Amino acid sequence: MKVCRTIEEVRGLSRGARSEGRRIGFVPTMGALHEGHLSLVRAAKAECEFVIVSIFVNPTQFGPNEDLERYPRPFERDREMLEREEADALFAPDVEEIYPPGALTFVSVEELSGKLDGKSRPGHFRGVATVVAKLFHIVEPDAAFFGQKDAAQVAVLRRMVRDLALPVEMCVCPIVREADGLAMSSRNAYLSLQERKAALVLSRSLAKVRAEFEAGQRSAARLREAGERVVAGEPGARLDYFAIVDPDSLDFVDEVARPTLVAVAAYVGTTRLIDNVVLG
Ligand code: PAJ
Repeated sequence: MKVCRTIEEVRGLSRGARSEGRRIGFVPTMGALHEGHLSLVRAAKAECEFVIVSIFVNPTQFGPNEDLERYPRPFERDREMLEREEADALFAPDVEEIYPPGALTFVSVEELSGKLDGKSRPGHFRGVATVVAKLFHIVEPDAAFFGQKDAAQVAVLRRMVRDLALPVEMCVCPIVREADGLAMSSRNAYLSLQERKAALVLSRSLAKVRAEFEAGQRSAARLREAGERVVAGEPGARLDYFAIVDPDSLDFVDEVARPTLVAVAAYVGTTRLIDNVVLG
């Protein structure tokens, strides 16, 4: 696996592989890799002949009081994991390579970026859209692989790809969970043993909503109440949002009549966790 630090290097590799007729798959990450990330790499390997993974802790998607400084960066471990998965290239640029001093250009997906996590984290999706657009231009992939874990991110990026006519196929992969149901996340590393237990309330609340739905409940208000009640029962968690929305527009729905996204975000201690399920 080739490790690239510069735009020129990774673009050269990508163009070289394309000129040999290979399909380029791309998996953007912020590192601190876990099985969720690796599932994307495996999906990319299954569909593409040349797989590029990026590790870049993107400063523009962190708010001023968020965890940019303490975000885990176990680079050597990540590199070994990707080597084992037989990724073809790892792109791990410095901040200055992606954001040259004086960079003034951003990509903003209006409205959608202010919903769900974008409402709780102002500016977050502007940072995500900007870096992903930029990475797409650098890597020039045929297909890019994202996790359903970040459902609002998927909605924002799908819209960006459509609106800007970017020639990239968006592939979205299922949420990978720990054996007890906790959605895998690099941020789970922040949790103490006690918090780790409290964090299970997210997947539990979604399971409750799914059970109510399967028992015939279709009212979004009722389903949301059921989910919120589960979160309220866990003193170790503080709800940020519990939302039942259209997966593309992220608008609230009244009834679950078509595929509908049920998304939850909660603070466990100081760690903000998210999870979701699609009903219908
Ligand atoms: P990061 O949080 O590192 O996640 C990278 C990719 O892995 C995302 O597409 C995310 O949805 C996916 N992922 C994370 N946990 C997952 C899980 N448990 N199951 C399945 N997929 C999972 O998302 C980002 O980085 C950044 O915003 C990025 C897109 C790289 C832009 O900076």
